[in-house]
Amino acid sequence: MDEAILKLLREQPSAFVSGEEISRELNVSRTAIWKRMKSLRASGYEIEASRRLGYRLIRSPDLLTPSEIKPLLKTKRLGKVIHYFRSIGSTNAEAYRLALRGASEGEVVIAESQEKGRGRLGRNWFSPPLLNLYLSVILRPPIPPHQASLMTLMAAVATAQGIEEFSGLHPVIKWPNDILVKNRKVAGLLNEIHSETDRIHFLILGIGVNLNMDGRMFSKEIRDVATSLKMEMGKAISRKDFVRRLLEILEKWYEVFLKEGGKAILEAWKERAQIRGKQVKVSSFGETLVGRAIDVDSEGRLILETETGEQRRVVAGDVEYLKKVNDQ
Ligand code: BTX
Repeated sequence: MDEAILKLLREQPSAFVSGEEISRELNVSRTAIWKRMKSLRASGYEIEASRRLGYRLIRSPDLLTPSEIKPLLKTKRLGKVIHYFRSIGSTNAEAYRLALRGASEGEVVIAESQEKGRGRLGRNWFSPPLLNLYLSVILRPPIPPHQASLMTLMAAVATAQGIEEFSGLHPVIKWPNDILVKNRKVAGLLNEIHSETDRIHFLILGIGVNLNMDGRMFSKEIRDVATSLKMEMGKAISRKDFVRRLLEILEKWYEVFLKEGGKAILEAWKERAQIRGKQVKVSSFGETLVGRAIDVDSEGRLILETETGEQRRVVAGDVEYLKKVNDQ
């Protein structure tokens, strides 16, 4: 009902809408409306009330509710349905659950905070309330599971592009899925798939972006390796504008992928990752490899030339950049 009330108020931005009209349109009592107004105000909406004239929306808070995001969202498939939570365990877990129950491609889950935000390999993603973006998108691409990594690269390219457009900063992608600004992690991606041998049933793109968080909020362990857009730009940004733009960019890349395959995504990824030639240490499934990154193959695997001259393809893992003796 809150969404419907806000929609009515927004239709006449500077005018009052009478309680009677709202009650008629939504088929609920005046008392019910009064209660909803009270609750909207508690959520940060500034709503002027006049006994004679009705209600008028003065200002909306920077919440990521469907009613804040959808009116100006220019996508065809992503975010047409938004599942919104003030707090949740993990948006990825919720999106996975919804997808198992038949949620459609493009449905998204957004939360203002996560109690058990997931990183890769059982790690945690720090997800304090009302400051950042915690988003999971359900996709059902007609691809076999071995191409799923391309979707991770796609999400990384879209997120980096979104950050760049918004901030003017130049984010770098670190294989496979970290987004760094000045060598500090500003966003992380966690993609999870549900598949059979030959095809994907669905894929969850989990995207976490540190938007308006201050440095002192990070725990000691990550303070030196993490950052946010606000910390880098020196000012807070509109989270709803960011999420809208990110969904639009993501949709654009997904359409490119569906029409033309992964080539353009790979090219854009390589341009932003600049991994070629770097000395790296890769931890993957309990094994540690040291060598020179040569490239990323058409399925998103890292091609590495080890110290013994052997070429290895790594599907997943953590990368650490090593400085060569002659590096500056
Ligand atoms: P990752 O395993 O590459 O990164 C996790 C590591 O990053 C942690 O061990 C910690 O060192 C550091 N870290 C934790 N929180 C933050 C933070 N807020 N900013 C910077 N560094 C941090 C990255 O995994 C994947 C993260 C995906 C998060 C999204 S949020 C929406 C969706 N739902 C969900 O549960 N996860 C994804």
